[in-house]
Amino acid sequence: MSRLIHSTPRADGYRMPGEFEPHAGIWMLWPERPDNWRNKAVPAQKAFTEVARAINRFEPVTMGVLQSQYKNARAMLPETVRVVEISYNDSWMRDCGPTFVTNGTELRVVDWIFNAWGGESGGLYAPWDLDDLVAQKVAEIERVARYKAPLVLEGGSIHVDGQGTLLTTRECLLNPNRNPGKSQSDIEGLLTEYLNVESFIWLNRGIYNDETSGHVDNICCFIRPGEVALAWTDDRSDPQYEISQENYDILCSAVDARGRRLKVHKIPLPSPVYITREESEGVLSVEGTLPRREGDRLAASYINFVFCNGGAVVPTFGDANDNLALVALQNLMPERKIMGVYAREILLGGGNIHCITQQQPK
Ligand code: KQY
Repeated sequence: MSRLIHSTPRADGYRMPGEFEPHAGIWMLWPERPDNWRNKAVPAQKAFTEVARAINRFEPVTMGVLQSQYKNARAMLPETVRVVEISYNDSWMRDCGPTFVTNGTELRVVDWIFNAWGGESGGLYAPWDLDDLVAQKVAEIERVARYKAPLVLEGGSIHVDGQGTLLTTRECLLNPNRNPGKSQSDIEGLLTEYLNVESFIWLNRGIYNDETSGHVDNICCFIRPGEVALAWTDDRSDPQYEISQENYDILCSAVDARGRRLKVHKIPLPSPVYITREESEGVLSVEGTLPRREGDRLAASYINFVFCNGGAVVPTFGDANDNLALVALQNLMPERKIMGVYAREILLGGGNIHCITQQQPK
């Protein structure tokens, strides 16, 4: 059973580690819903399988599946992936899953409030009640104690350096459809208590047209304390240019919790990616769920990768910049093996590899 704790991680000496620190494993959820994943989610299931297989070269993977999908997922996934039944609404473990915190010897989780990226005002589907229970269920399975944080927050909207610095975007965290009535300073106060951070780097906006309201995990991440990777384009006619340039300026003048200036590494974006007619037609149209329209621009970015023990699994798009981005990341992290996985099917669902994974620290 998972004990509910009424204090905060900061009061108890727990902190959220950087994602680049050692993991016990990675959690995922199996895609199924036909109103988000085209062709009854079969192409997405193949892509999730490839992501799980790639991560599993480095560390254990647990896949949460719906009862109706157990046999199918078990048959598609490698034997070494643990498959457990969990109920959920869609498969974005980064966002509805727990944030693990540690005191160096023991793990606990922070269980945020989840409202499907905006609830009744701009949320991406309803209901989301099962997603909102996923963090608690993971805590039960792992027998770790749980803090319930009084804050609507998705895991993809924050990154930490594990040394007291948190990176996020105003576009998401200050969006009135997440925590109306809470100011930037109220939110910083709660993040300080629940993640044990003390310094905040606020970017204004995330990737152009990102349906998450600009999650930071698609545009910028720490690759180690003191260093960040930023999604970049040199194309001044692309609306993304101004966003990336503004973020570059903010990051170059930021100071982290230890008083360091950040090293900012630009990682090229792929050329803009648009939904094709065939892709659009494969998605079941359901009122209340974000439509997938032909010609809509997707928020493709190589930054939406996940760290693994000794590696990183990076989305690729069949783009001329795939190789440039993989080489750039490999040069930045020579201590890791960088693996690309073709991820257009995940992108079509509205996110990417980082959004469908959640690390459990050692
Ligand atoms: O974190 C993400 N990028 C998730 C996006 C959810 C999309 C739901 N259709």
